[in-house]
Amino acid sequence: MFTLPALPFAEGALAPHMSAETLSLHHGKHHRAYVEKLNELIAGTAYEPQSLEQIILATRSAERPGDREIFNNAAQHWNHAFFWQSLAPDGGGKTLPGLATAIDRSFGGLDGFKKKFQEEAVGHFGSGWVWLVHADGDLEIISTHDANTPLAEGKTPLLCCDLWEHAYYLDHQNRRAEFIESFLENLANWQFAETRYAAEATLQAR
Ligand code: MN3
Repeated sequence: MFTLPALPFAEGALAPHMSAETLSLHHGKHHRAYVEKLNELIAGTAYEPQSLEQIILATRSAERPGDREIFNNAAQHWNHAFFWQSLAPDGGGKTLPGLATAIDRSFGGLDGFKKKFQEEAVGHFGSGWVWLVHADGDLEIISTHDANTPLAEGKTPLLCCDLWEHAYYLDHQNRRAEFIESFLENLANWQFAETRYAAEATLQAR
């Protein structure tokens, strides 16, 4: 039985960059619906006792009837929980020292990172997600369609932004580029990304 995680900040804490109204709808309605639907779909199945990550990996290739719908709801639950952690009041701006070297190496600096993140997000057709991931020792920017998640591709997400219109329509209408710029300048939780990166580096060094 999965439960909707509480937001790691107050609903109004990201305003004016992301309004309380957006968060109330996005977290309280959209994310909640994925969690409730997932619980309904796995009730009485072999997936019921499994962890969210196990369910995502087991259903990603959608071999069995019903797996696609379970994957979509499980992955959207995971992606949204990750997205809330990717946001912070007074976020954005400069990255932190622990990640700066890797950002420089992979993107030629923070400005290069922001440009590529913006291009990937704006160029992504339709609904989905844009991610900063760690894969094979390098940082990469990728986008995934609909509910798809880098977790299912064996990549370690460090930061993400939701590209579904429900994430930005109330605050930015159809202006996705403006939303992404606001995410990068005011909301991106670099502390979270750096902690994820450091944990991954420790695992690989073992
Ligand atoms: Mn969403």
